[in-house]
Parts: sequence; structure tokens; C-alpha cells
Amino acid sequence: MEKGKILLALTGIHPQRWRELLSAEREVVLEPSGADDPSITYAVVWKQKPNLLRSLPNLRVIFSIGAGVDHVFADPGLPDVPIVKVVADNLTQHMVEYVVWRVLDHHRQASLYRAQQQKKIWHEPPQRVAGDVSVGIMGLGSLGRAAASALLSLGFAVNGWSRSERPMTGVSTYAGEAGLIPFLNATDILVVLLPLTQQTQGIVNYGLLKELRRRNGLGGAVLINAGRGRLQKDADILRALDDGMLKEASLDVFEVEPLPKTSPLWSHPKVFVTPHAAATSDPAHLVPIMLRQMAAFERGERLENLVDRKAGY
Ligand code: NDP
Ligand code: OXD
Repeated sequence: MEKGKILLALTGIHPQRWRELLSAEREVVLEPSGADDPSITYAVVWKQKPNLLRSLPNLRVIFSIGAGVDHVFADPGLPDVPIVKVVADNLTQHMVEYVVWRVLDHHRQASLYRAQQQKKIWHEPPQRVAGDVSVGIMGLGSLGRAAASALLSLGFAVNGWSRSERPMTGVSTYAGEAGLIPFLNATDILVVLLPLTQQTQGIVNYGLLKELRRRNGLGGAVLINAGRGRLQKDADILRALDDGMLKEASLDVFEVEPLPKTSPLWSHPKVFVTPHAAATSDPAHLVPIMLRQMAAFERGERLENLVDRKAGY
């Protein structure tokens, strides 16, 4: 197969660095040029414009620059070609750091110490050990499993929930609808690392948060969402924080992004906000993986990290 040309179609992300790195090996066309171009074989995308890809007569593979692919499926004219998602050590490492950072922040009561410091209060609250705290990870995929390993090595009790059975040494695993309530009932700190699909949209709602374990050494249940904003109901999280169903939350993602300035989440004393920054896609690490995959594809080899179109992730 001939060396294919790439269409780069990124919305909300500056394309320059991606273009430079991809151009080292292949011809790159920057959207909006390239529509109808029969010499384009690959599309590298983030939130591509609707119906853009279906105008390419010889498109063979779509590469998402993110681990999540909900942005690809948002296109009503998405052509029926393979979609490759990101699985990369660098991205995984960023996510593991984020999850460990946020879990430890809640576990070690950082908000209490910050409040004490402001008032110059010298007081040592009781300490518990990680083994007394149970972290439940929703989504035991490449990111969830890596986060689970890191938490296990710190001594936390770890639960995991996935669509299919995903056994993991040291982790109490639960699967499917039948496993959800038992998983939540055994979880003090909930970490959401699910993809956004038709099945998972809005799953982090008041009814779900109510099921978390609250009578624990932490003094309540904690939510950490680094998956996607539309997995959660922002208003339900606020309600749960205000009526005590949740003690605290760390949120990296929101129903609407950027988080509107009017959102009460910005200034809520029990909420820690980051701007969808848990694990950024770094072109220096991701482009070589994409270029390797393109070359392998042209040699007739199988693509890796393919999205299951039916499952939506
Ligand atoms: P994977 O596809 O590797 O794993 C997804 C996991 O979710 C799997 O364990 C899967 O189950 C589970 N899952 C999917 N649907 C359901 C369902 N209906 N019920 C129960 N479990 C379900 O994804 P990654 O780990 O690579 O990434 C996860 C998500 O993290 C991405 O989709 C993206 O949205 C988000 N992300 C966020 C970033 C940020 O900066 N905030 C950065 C990178 C990713 P099974 O194992 O059975 O298939
Ligand atoms: C991703 C993201 O999906 O950055 O990789 O959100």
C-alpha cells in the first residue's frame, strides 16, 4: 500500500506541533483544506467538524488524539472505517499521577489543613492508614488498571467496576449492572475513569452517589471524576455535597466545558476543580505511536487499540 497522506482536524487544540511532528514522515493537510481529497488515507482528529470525514473518498483509518473517542462519535456523518484510540505510557502516567494526587489529598485531609493554616491553628487530627480506605475505580481499562496498581502499592484497598469481568490481582472486581451497587456500597472514594457512551451518560447522579459508603474513617464519601463531564450530573453532585451524601469532590471534567463562570462548582468549598487537565495528550509522545501504526497498517499488519464501534469506546 502507498504511503498515505494525513488530514489533521483538531478543534480547540492548536495544530502546529502535531503538524510539525506528523510532517516529519508524511504529507499533512490541515482542515479545512482537504475535503474531498482522494489522496488522504488517515485522519488525526479531536472533535472534527461534522460530516468532514465522510467527504474523504479514500479514508482508511481515524486516529483520535485522545484516549476518549466520544468526540469522534459526535459526528453524525462518521464514516465506517477503523478508529484508533490513544493508549500511551506518557498519558497513563499523567492520569496515574492525577488519581494518586487527588486520592491522597482527600485521604490526608488537605482541605482541613488548608483551613487550619489560614486560621493559624496548630492541631493534629486523627490519622488513618490507607488500608482502612477503599478506593473504587469505575472503568478498569488501561487508565483504571494503572491507577489501581499505583493505589494498591500505596496500601489502599481497591475495588474496580467494568462492563465485563476484569480480574486483577489484589483488586475486588465487580462487573455490569448487577455489580454496580455492591461495588458502590464497598467504596469510600469513587474514581470515575469511564468512557462516555450511551450506556454511561449521566451515570454519576444523585442515586449513584447515595450508594457510596459514608460511615468510614474519612468522615464521608468522596468523588473524583477524570473520565468525562457528561458522565456526571453537576447539579446532583452539588446536591450531594450540600446534604452530606458527599464529603468532597475533585472534578477534572464537567457537563459543559470550559466550566461556565456562573457554575457554583467553581467556588464550592468542598470542590477541587481542574480544567480537563488530568492527562494531556502530548504530541511528542503520541505522534511517533501514530506514525508507527500507519507504517504497520501499510505493511498489512493489524491496527492496535481499535475502538469497538458497537460499544462506543
Ligand atoms: P478503556 O477503553 O481502556 O477502558 C474503559 C473501561 O470502562 C473498561 O474497563 C470498560 O469495561 C469500562 N466501561 C465502559 N463502558 C462501561 C459500562 N457501560 N459499564 C461498566 N464499565 C464500562 O479506556 P481508558 O482507560 O483508556 O480511558 C477511560 C476514559 O478516560 C476515556 O474514555 C476518556 O473519557 C477519559 N480520559 C480523560 C482524560 C482527562 O484528561 N480527563 C485523559 C484521558 C482519558 P470493559 O473492561 O469491560 O471493556
Ligand atoms: C482524552 C482526554 O480523552 O484528553 O485523552 O480527555
